[in-house]
Amino acid sequence: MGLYLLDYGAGNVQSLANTLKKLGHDFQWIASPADFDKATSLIFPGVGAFGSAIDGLVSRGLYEPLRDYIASGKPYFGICIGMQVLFRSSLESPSSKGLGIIPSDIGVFANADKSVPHMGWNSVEFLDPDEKAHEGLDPRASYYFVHSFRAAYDWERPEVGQWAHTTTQYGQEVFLATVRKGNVFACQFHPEKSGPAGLKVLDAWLKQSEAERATSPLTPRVARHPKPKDGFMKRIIACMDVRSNDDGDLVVTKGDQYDVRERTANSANVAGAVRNLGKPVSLSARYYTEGADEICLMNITSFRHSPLLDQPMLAVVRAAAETVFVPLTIGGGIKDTVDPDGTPHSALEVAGEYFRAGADKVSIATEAVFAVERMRERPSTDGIGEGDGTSAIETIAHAYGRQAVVVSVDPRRVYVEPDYDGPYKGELVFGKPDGPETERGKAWWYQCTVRGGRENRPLSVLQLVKGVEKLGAGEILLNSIDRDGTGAGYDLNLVALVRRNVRIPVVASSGAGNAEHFVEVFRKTGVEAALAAGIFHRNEVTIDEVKAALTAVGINVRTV
Ligand code: 1PR
Repeated sequence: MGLYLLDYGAGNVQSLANTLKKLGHDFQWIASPADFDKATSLIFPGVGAFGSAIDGLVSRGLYEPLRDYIASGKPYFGICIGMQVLFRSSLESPSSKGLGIIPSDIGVFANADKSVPHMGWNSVEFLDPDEKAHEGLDPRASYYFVHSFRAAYDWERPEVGQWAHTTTQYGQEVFLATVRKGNVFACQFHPEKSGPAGLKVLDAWLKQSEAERATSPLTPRVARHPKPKDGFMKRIIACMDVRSNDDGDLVVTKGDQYDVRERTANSANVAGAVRNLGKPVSLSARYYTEGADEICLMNITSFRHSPLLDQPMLAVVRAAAETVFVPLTIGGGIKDTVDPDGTPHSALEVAGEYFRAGADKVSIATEAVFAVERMRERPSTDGIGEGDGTSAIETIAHAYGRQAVVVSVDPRRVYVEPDYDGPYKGELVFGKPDGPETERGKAWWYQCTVRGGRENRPLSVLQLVKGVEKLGAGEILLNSIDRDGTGAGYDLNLVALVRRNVRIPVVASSGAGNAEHFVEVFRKTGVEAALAAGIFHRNEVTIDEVKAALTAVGINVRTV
């Protein structure tokens, strides 16, 4: 008897498990159809894709038992896909049949006026003025959403409207953020990743479900037309580059243009010690408390061996995930690998290991460059190339949803004479002379690199980002080798160039030196998120100061 969690086998459910542990609630996993009879309340933390969720339920013999459970009147809390499966169908997987409890269908966001997925923090609008019906939600708080498909708010259809509990606006679209009727409550956002505000929603539901929910189902209400408002926020991300120091301890380090060793006083050629800026788990916890909207951990030497063999790094991810209740991205070494004993592992397996350890997204750098080089060899009408379904991006996006796949880009400027007539002519930037003195008066293009900038590749940044978008990446994390660790500000030319050329969200990275740089990058490029490392690690600027500077000029950010 008690609380059960439903895992259909393809999503990342560790985050929710960590959250329940933190809130002090015991739970068990649904292992067989018989467990539905034992459950007195059920949470379905659907992460991934509609089709794989339905297929997973069917193949485990859980589809009908889940419908019966909901029909029995016992409490059900659906999260993201766990909300969408309540509908009849989804455009994401038209051949998959939803549970059909809500008589409507899931559509897709238009991306003409905004980036898709809708990835980030947004507010909710209540349809019922009665505070008791708020389910722990707060109209002043924001919640973390990550989805490309949504239930449009169809207020003219009462059979759908009676399910509507709160709505959210993204661009010009108003969609259902939460639904509620009788024993069913479900949200499109991820409460387990929505910081203290999200934890409050889960806790309120769990306490209610134990005490009163089973005996007194809530009554349906008639929904009204919402007042549309767009509460979408810019994200501030703290990033930690993690590697072993010379004593074998995993530390957060920080490169200066990707060189993470101290420069020695006597000779520029003798490598000093790996810079040590702290421990990854305690720094993650600090950034969560200080209001980071997202946290990244980059395993920066993972290209040397398989991350599957890197148990200390996986232990770091597990421990960080237990203290961080905002999205956690893990990068480094996501590619097909072969163990020293000859055992092969696919990139999907490596990513799966990170997800099971508690990552919400994985970030792919080197392998993404090689995948685009391969796709460009296959002819296509758009000139971008064609995937063959085998790349890390394609396989991971298929299993976990594109929102779980970030591509981290490590471009470097290549300066050329302004009359350059080579293959990257169409991408030349004639920007403000903000590079080295020796390159004044020149134009430049951005070249892709692999293995943390150690090797240049014959691929431009635009070829890369358009390629990975087509392969199914959900977000671009855009570094700049020229700006990394310099504190000179983001490379606005680079960020604006990429932002203009893809429709998925873009995170600006490298070069932040003060709060004003964040204001500048959001104002001048329209990018969705900005990341920094050095200034946060060295306590030169706090996340609070960055957010205060953004709020002061009217840029919407989450406050904790
Ligand atoms: O190639 O898929 O194994 O992924 C490796 C990942 O590790 C890539 O995302 C790559 O960017 C990163 N990486 C590899 N080597 C280094 C290094 O520092 N030697 N980190 C490295 C460099 C830059 C950012 C940094 C920003 C902001 N990445 O991580 O956080 O530049 O810094 P700032 O605010 O201090 O300027 P794969």
